[in-house]
Amino acid sequence: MHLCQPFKDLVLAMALMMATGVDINKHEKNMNSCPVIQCCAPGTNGLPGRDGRDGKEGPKGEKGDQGAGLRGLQGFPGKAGPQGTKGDQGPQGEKGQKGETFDALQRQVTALEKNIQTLQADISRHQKYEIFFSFRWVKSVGKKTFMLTGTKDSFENGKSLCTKAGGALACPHNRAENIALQEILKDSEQAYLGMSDVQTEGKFLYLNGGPVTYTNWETGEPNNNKNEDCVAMYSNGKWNDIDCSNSEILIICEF
Ligand code: FUC
Ligand code: CA
Repeated sequence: MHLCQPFKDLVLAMALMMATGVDINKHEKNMNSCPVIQCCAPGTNGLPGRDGRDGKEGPKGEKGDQGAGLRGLQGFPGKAGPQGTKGDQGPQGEKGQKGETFDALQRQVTALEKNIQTLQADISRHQKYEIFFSFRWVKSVGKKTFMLTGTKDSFENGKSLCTKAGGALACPHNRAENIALQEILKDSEQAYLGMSDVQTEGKFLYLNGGPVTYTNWETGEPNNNKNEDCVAMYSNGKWNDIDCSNSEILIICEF
């Protein structure tokens, strides 16, 4: 059977309504009163179709207000950034005070250099004469050194000799020095000491004018026999006052 398209649609719609339980009696009445040929004319609107598919996603909404959540903990510091470029040269500084500190230091250095020179000279001098310290005629005690000249002479000549040599006539100022000087003397030898009472009898003074503070007189001395104003040491270390013109007395110097 050949049916026109509107009719086919109608049959299909009725089938659908029957399947979905829609009452079609009303429509049947209309159908009964509708000649077949007329049904090819535009029909009445059908029932609404099913819901369409979801539309496209809408445009992005505007940014909302900041939320009121609690602030999170601060993160760890980031890595150090790269080194910056060198800055411009700064302005010239104020002129400093005229090298006072430097001058003071230089003076100190100069003084120290002088001290070192003196010390080096002392050391060389001692090294130079070191061999003599092993000899009998040289004795060191404390800072003093006694040295036998090998000559016998008067008190005045002995003084001159020692002074010329850069020293003085031997003169022990304590027991240790007295022993050291005695060690130079052999038996029966005598040595002049650097003192006298030529100014005031009985009052012995050192050559620098100071009063004698240490003595080691032999028993019965000084007896000032025939005006003895000078002093000599016996080989036993004891002292005796003698005539200053006696030229048979050893000359020992001290340095
Ligand atoms: C006389 C003095 C000496 C010493 C002696 C014991 O010979 O001339 O100096 O005192 O005595
Ligand atoms: Ca005497």
